[in-house]
Amino acid sequence: MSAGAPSRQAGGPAAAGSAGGPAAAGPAALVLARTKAELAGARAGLDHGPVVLVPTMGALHGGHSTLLRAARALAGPDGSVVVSIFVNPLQFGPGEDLDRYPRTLDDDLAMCAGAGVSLVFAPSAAEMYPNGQPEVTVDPGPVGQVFEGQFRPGFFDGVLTVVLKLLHLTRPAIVVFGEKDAQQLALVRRMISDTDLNIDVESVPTARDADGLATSSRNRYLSAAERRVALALPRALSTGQARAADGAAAVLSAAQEVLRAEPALAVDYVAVVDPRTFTAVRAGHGGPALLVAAARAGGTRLIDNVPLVLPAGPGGGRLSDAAEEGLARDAADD
Ligand code: PAJ
Repeated sequence: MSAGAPSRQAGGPAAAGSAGGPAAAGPAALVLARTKAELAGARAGLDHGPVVLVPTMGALHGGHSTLLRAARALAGPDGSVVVSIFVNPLQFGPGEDLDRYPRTLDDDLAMCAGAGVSLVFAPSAAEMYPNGQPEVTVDPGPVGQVFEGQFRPGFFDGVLTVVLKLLHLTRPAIVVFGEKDAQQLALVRRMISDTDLNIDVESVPTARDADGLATSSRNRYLSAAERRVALALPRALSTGQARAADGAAAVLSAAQEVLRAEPALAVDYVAVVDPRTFTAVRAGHGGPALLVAAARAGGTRLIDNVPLVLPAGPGGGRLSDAAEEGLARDAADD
């Protein structure tokens, strides 16, 4: 496709309903931009209302569709939803699944068209990183070093660097992220605040399949047996969440007990954390917290979390010494 000539998606089963021609009533056709020049051209036509960006790596599923719905509502009648689809090599470590990460662009475009998305930006790696590996990247700071950052060194540098580029390229008023990736959400909020980007961040609760597993592009790697093993993760989180009124220590030990009962699930970490700083909650911490966990079923790594409201006052957020030690041990074990 030549630069500056974005294509209009009129085909595909889900696209057909919403992608009318110029004379048709209803939403305009979805535009696919493969280059920054095409994106700039299409973005220039969206200044009639707020632009809402949903950054993704594609292989869109039910979790993404809740983000698209929220974005459509946030954009309002005059605004537009822009979706980026880019499997960002910068956030994959050596030995991770960059090469086999699912790529399903046609299905993704159909979902976007059906959800009233105006513009999809799906660049190549060479288009996004024309100089190869960028030399200047975003340092995520201390929140980027713990939990996911500890298990995936460099991951959040890669995430924040690409998100910053996407924000510059699409210039949204609002950007939408999922609460499933809670640490990513906290870091994006912090980056936008620390760098005065003046973009609203809206978050959407985690979407789950009927069996409780949070929907994820990586779930398709799971065999039926691995999926049964993986279900201990959401089970542990909901069991822990049910103990929130008893404080953080009770939440954590209830979750750990469920995880111990499924030895085939390799737990990277489980912890009760402050949702902004991702430090383990301490004595006196009342109010919002997160029970976060990551684990591997077969070769597939899953992350998940649930929100908590801890009671204020003594005992609310206090972890027992044993639980603190358990947390440190879990983090050091891998
Ligand atoms: P990806 O994993 O494709 O996720 C895109 C967005 O969908 C993220 O905001 C993520 O939190 C959200 N999401 C995924 N599964 C969800 C679920 N079950 N419920 C609710 N939201 C869900 O996250 C990334 O891509 C990348 O790191 C990205 C931000 C695009 C940067 O490359």
